[in-house]
Amino acid sequence: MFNIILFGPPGSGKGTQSERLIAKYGMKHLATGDLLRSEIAGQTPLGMAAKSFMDKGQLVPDEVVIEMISAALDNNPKANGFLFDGFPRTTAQAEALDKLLIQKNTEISLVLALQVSKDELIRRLLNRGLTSGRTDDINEEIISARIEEYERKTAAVAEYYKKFGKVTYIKGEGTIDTIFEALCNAIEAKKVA
Ligand code: B4P
Repeated sequence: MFNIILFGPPGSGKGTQSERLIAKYGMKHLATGDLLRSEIAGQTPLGMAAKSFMDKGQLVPDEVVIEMISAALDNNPKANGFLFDGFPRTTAQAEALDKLLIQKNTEISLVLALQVSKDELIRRLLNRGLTSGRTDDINEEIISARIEEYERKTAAVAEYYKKFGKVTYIKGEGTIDTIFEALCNAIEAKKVA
């Protein structure tokens, strides 16, 4: 099983590149942002609790997202690999994911970390906010709060996986095609290693 984490700040291209990666490699895509938005759309208790955090640009509590990922792993016993998008976002989530994967006799193979400047992140998210209808893309204040949450709580996740030699950094600025090619090259290099 080949399991990938696509890592990076909000707006770095995780969702965009994930779509292409799953089309090419056939992994099961697990995106916590998408799962949370579908809970909100269904007006479930979990969705309603998550919405109050997401609308302020804050991370949803660890126990909520860990439970959601645990259920998603159980619901996909035949997957030939997972692409984690937007998860883990804290060191506690990373430790929990490692434990869940050990129970399934597998592990994270590679962490692909997209690097994008703060100005470009803000530009992209404000631009997406013009059409996405996403309440967390609406204004620069909320977008900046998300980037601060990333710096405060999420950046440490790359350090966690670096200890195990699993992180490859990818320049996340340029055309979507060029970035996709760099991601694929990193995956192929890891597969043959
Ligand atoms: P996510 O849904 O993960 O949203 P994101 O980080 O904003 O999106 P992403 O990084 O995938 O966007 P993309 O670059 O593709 O999270 C939303 C919220 O959910 C979080 O703030 C948090 O509250 C909550 N949440 C989710 N997971 C959680 C967890 N594990 N723990 C706690 N809370 C959690 O797209 C951005 C824009 O850039 C698009 O418009 C795209 O077209 C554009 N773009 C992409 N690549 C480009 C390129 N190369 N050049 C120009 N534009 C590009």
